[in-house]
Amino acid sequence: MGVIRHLRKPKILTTIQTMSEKKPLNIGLVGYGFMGRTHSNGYKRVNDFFPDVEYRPVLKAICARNEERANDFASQWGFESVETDWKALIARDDIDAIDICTPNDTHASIAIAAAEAGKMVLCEKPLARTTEESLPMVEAVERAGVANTVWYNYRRVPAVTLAKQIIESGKLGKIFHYRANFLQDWTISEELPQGGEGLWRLDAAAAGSGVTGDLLAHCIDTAIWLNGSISDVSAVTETFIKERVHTDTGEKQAVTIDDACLFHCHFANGSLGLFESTRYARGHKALYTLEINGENASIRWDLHDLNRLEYFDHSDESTVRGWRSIHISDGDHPYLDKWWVPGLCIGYEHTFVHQVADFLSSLSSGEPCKPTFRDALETARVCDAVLASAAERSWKDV
Ligand code: SOE
Repeated sequence: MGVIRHLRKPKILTTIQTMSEKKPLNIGLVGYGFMGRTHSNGYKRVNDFFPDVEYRPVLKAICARNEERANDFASQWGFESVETDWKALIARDDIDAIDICTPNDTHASIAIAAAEAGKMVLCEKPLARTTEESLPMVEAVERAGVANTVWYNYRRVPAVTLAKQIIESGKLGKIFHYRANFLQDWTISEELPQGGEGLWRLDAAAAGSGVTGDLLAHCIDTAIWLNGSISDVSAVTETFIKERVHTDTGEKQAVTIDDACLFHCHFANGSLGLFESTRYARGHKALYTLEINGENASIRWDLHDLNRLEYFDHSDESTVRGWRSIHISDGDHPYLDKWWVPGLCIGYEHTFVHQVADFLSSLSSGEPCKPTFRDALETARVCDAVLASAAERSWKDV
């Protein structure tokens, strides 16, 4: 494959739609933070690298309360217009899809209003703060029959997608164990306030929960996708710093998010799961790791080395049997025929380009772009069960 890719002739232009032939999909993005940038980059890059998709995202409007900063964002990223009220954005006839990149407490109202207005809805993870808040969102998009997806982007790291394909091929056999970590260290300082830009993640009113909804939700989404449903959980949470100044009030207020969360669980397929997440693991910035052990083979993956998949196959000849470290960069690997040539890497931002490509393809095929709101509801249920288990110090069914 590698040689073929190096030698491949350029495709004849007539087989690819020109940009003007593609169907425009007018995007209204709400929120210009870190996630607003990752999504915008996805929309901008997708047609360059996925020429087969029939749609062409148009950065029609950016919406945020701070008009000056929204204008700056629009100029930098190439949005055609600015709105300061998401209701006005949703009311516009020239917007096809609303993309929600705001703090978690705003997801439900924006998504429900967008669906009711007949707009497609793309929502940053987690779907909302709780299952209770998430369910009406699922009902709204399903009632309206609008395309929807949640940006659990790590599914679309090529190595993780390959893990899914290997598991589905049956190579692992019966699964015994699934374990995942998501470790960070950015909230260790007591001086860090809660609330406000970026720091809303420390404020339970805005975020819903701490590491459970912010980080473990990623691990849970991937776990359900790779290994099926989680049946019950037993969890421990800790809040290491009990009070922080709130950005809005300037006063010290109780911290009510979970700073760290550990849980173990049963999967419906009979395997055991072990999960850990914290923002207090000094030295770890975004160490998302996962491992799955089956009777015949095992797989492990690490976000800090995202283009590698480690694979152990017990059926290998015993003298050379061992963990293989597979560099996921070949055109045979998921998504990678769209990028460079074998041996050259892609990164974090590409996962968002992949999600846009899959979303646009889903509009052509009519197949949902996973995870849908309903898929993300299952993750919300597990998060709620985890938090309830920790609060009540008991096992909880999902
Ligand atoms: C938190 O630091 C955070 O940015 C999450 O909000 C993202 O979902 C995760 O992918 C990286 O870490």
